[in-house]
Amino acid sequence: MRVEFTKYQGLGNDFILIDNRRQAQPCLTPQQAVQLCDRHFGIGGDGVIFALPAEGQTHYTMRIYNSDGSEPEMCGNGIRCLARFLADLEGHSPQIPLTYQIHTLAGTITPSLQADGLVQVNMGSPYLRPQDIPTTLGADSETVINQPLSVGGQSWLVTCVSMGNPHCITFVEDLEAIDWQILGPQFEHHPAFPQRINTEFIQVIRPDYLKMRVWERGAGSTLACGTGACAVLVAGVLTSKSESSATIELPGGLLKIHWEGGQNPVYMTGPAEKVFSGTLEL
Ligand code: ZDP
Repeated sequence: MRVEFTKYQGLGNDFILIDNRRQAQPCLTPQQAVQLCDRHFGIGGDGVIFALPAEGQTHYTMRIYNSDGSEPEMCGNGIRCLARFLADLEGHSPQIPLTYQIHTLAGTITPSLQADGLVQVNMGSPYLRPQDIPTTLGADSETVINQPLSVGGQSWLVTCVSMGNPHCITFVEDLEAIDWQILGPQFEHHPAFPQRINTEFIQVIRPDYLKMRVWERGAGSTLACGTGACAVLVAGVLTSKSESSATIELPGGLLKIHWEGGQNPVYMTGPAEKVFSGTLEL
């Protein structure tokens, strides 16, 4: 079987994009995705993303496999890359603004290609109830804000937010002092998170500028995480550490996030760029 692919990246969070518009099911298995994501034995990527036919009132469907073969509900950097991929496939000029409605396992998400080359995404509203994260923390409450959680022999105050996929956010004084590569997997597999968790450590530089390190569920240490940056801004607003608009600094660059609170959607703006394309013989 021959499969065409194109690599895209958003802030160094990199994905293998597959044109799967003629078939309802992904043309690769999760095991094949694991092999292709391998940076030594494969193409290299944090995940494989499939552009699938529309469902309901949308233009297309997105599905994604993490580099460990698990399937997340949503992917923020990935959906910016998908929008750019679809515009390239359809032959649109990059200067003309263009909006797609994309069906995902986290509902309809709306990325817009802007004339300045960045992609703004209406990410939908965050879920805050413990059962929607899901987490066993905050059992009888409506939210999980600054709740104690014991990881690696220390107690952390964590805030949990779902952007369709689950995130656990911890604000720290000094990111350099945090062994997040060691702690990340311990958060990811903590029994408080039955679907595992994406973990973000945050240092507030200013209320409108937050510095983030992420350990992703199923992908480990990545240079950026779009849903994570959105969850961080929401956690920052809920804990009064952040303004409603902030720049999030990730190892791979900057994302701008905006949220007016409550049921309002979260908006994320950032880059998405093509790297190269090729053909697989499987
Ligand atoms: O939830 C998960 O299992 C994540 N690993 C999915 C990928 C999230 C991503 N980094 C993002 O940008 O939102 C792609």
